[in-house]
Amino acid sequence: MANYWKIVNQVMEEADIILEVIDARNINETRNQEIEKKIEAKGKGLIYVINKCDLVDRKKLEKEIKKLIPSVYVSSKDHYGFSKLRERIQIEGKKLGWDVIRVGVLGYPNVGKSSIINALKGKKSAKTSSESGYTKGKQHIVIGNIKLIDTPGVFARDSDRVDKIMVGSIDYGKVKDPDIVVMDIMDKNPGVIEEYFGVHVRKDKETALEDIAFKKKLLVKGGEPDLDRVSRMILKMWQVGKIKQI
Ligand SMILES: Nc1nc2c(ncn2[C@@H]2O[C@H](COP(=O)(O)OP(=O)(O)OP(=O)(O)O)[C@@H](O)[C@H]2O)c(=O)[nH]1
Ligand SMILES: [Mg+2]
Repeated sequence: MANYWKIVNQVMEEADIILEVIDARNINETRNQEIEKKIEAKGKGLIYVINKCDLVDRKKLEKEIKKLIPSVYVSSKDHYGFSKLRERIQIEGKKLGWDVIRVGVLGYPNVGKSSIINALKGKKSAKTSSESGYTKGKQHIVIGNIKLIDTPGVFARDSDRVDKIMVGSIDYGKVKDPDIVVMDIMDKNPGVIEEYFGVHVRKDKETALEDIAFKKKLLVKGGEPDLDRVSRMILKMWQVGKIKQI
């Protein structure tokens, strides 16, 4: 995990403009506002790149991203939106007063950072060797006056996702894999959830979740525990403060 942040920080340091890659299907969950603030504080440019727009309704998406300024939506799969993105990079670069613009790519896992770097590279790019000041092995791709940092920075996923969920900035109804999140909360807060529901504290958190599901009669057809429902119920109670952290 620590290594993740090292690369994120490096990319942030070395770039003039950061492309924050966001998944069009999950905008709030895949943006990192803490990093956005850092980028702003450092006086760097930020472009929200909403990727995988082929998977959502365009009209809805346009509404959803109105407040993300500047943003460009793209599909790396369909090579859609990249001339707009290049244009936007030039505009933001000029604002910052740079002729040669160093561009870095950041984002959560699997949002499409590598695909975006590849699409931006296109056929016009040329690889350069590392420059002084750059980590050994880190390369630049030169596309006209754009120097694209070839290594994307990946935000660590789980811990800060779980933190966001714990404080309620991600709604329990929208959480993906809520059982994994609840098990993580159980690990971080030993015994708290189990005690609240009056079940045994177990090493195997999945079994503890099953115990709670049985107790609350949250079962699927066939009588198996409904882990999704029980997890969302727990997250809801956690978020509204019914279950209290000690
Ligand atoms: N439908 C669709 N799929 C995409 C798009 N861009 C990327 N993908 C898919 O999303 C997955 C992740 O893409 P990557 O480019 O590897 O994502 P990444 O952010 O570099 O992922 P990590 O390196 O694992 O952090 C792959 O299966 C891609 O094929 C897109 O615009 N549309
Ligand atoms: Mg990648």
